[in-house]
Amino acid sequence: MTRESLIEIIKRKQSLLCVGLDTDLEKIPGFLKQNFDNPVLEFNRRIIKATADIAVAFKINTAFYESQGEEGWKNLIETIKLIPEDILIIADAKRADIGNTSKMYAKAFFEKMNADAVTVAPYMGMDSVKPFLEYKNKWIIILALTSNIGSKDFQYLPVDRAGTKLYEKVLETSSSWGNINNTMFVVGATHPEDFKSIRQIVPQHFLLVPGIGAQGGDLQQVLKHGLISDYGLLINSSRGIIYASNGEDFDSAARKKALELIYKIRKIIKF
Ligand code: NUP
Repeated sequence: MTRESLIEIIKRKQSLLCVGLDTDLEKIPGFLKQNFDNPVLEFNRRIIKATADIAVAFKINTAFYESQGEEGWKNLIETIKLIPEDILIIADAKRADIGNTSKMYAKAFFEKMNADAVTVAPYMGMDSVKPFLEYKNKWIIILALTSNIGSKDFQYLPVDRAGTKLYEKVLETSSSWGNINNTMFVVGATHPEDFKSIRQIVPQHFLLVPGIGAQGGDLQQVLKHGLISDYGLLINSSRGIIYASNGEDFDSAARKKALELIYKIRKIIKF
């Protein structure tokens, strides 16, 4: 998907919403497990159907599927096939390795799985990320400032005498590996105070923002400091949407939660 298409979809749907399909067999409604051979795929099918017209992206965290072995991997591929054309498909896999290995990861996620975007870790440097950038109209989403508590362990450490933080250095350096048409950054909504300085370093890149909902991130501040004229934000919510209800109404409850988030966004942004 191109940046132009992404912006057009955001405008048309009046939404920045990325729905996280972190589907956990333990958490999905019991009636699905009793009535369907493949409850995970049925769960995803209904969540996708209930939210596809208002979601700009679906983010599939691969861990939830890899943990289920062969069947999980198949479900991941089948889930991607269920997602309509006009939605960005993000494989949240957090990969990157030495160049020839990254080439294989890129092939797995972009060719075999047909994801539009894959999350990558920047730690191994340019050659570990470049192979993902060989694909036209595909995206990498580089972990810059993550939403978890452990983000403070390394990401805020100063890397020079001027006090540049590690995550700022990651943004500065890795933004030159690709461009605004193929690179986004993960920035957690739990660090709303950092969005201002982030926008000084990457004024035009899209940011994928997890941490709203279950992790307690600050949506208002994120929008206030992160928004740009091309929008530049994808707001992810996983558990807060997909586990809104444990009953037969789980899909309509998910839609309701998704709309609540969108209405909050629309209060602040004019599309
Ligand atoms: O910094 C990050 N924080 C984060 O939560 C980077 C991520 N990729 N994620 C992912 O976003 C996380 O692995 C999960 O898939 C999703 C957040 O889920 P939830 O807290 O909305 O349920």
